[in-house]
Amino acid sequence: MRVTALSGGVGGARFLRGLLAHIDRTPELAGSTVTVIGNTGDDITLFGLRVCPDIDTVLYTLGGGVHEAQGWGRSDETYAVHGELGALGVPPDWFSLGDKDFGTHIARSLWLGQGLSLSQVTARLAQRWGLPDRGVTLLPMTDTPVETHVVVDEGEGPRAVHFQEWWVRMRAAVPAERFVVAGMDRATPAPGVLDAIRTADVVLLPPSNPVVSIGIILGVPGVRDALRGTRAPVVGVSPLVSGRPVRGHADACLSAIGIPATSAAVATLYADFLDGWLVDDSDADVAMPDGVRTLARPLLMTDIPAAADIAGAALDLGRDLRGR
Ligand code: FO1
Repeated sequence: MRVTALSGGVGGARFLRGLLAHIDRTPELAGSTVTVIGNTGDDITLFGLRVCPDIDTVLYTLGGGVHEAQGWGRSDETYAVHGELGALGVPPDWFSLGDKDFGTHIARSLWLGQGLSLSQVTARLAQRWGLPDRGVTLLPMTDTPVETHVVVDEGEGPRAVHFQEWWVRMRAAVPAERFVVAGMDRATPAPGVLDAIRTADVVLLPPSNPVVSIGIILGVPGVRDALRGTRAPVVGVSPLVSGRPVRGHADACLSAIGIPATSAAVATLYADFLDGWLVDDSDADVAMPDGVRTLARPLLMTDIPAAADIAGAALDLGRDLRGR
């Protein structure tokens, strides 16, 4: 089976890990491939290096090197370089980069500087983490440099801050007036992105943030049209359980765009291409947009087998819809 999944954040990476576990334990899925279209709106240049958090969390989570409790960054990490940068008074101090993580950012920045595309760089990093051997292709949503910036007003009038400053330093506690993706006006889908959507047997939307992860990927010219046009069923997993994000600040992001923090409201953001929608048992009675097949089941990814069950249910719903 050819699976294509959009992904961002920790929830997306953990879902994908469950998807691979489900494929590994399901004989009739042997040989399946997974193409991940990763959000690059979180990307930031720090200390002269290009950091791609949503790409890196997929690499580390699927590659077995992620800091499990955080869901981002490396396990068994040290912070000697970041500490020395602090001693040298080099900002920012609110975004902690570990020594092994610096290796990723130095290699990526070196290769980008040599003229490789972000896609080519990502393929090299994916090789290091053994993703091709798992049948996984990781594509950035675009090779064009983009960054999500957040317009906030703390009393001195509106100003834009980088998404990471809003998310990490401000903990999304300052209301976002709107999100602006710098560079998106020049962005085109990375090679293989549209093809992966068009030729998939099923397209999955993991429980990633619908505004600053999935929503940003949908903003890449051509992606939404490909999702509308693909013959593959598109099945999403709600990032909310009983109106609350399982982690992160999806509720703050939704309120910024005037969308209620409910599974049904999130589904309306995808209504023009969504075929199936998984909601938690606690949201089973929500009224769903017409034409979307809903399945209620536990959605907490408490461990890898639980994530595998959720991914399996999404694949099964896609198969049932394809048979429709
Ligand atoms: N998230 C934090 O809350 N605090 C951090 O200091 C932090 C550092 C960091 C370094 C590298 C990286 O790839 C991710 C990092 N994140 C950190 C997570 C980052 O904010 C992600 O963009 C979010 O988790 C949303 O995807």
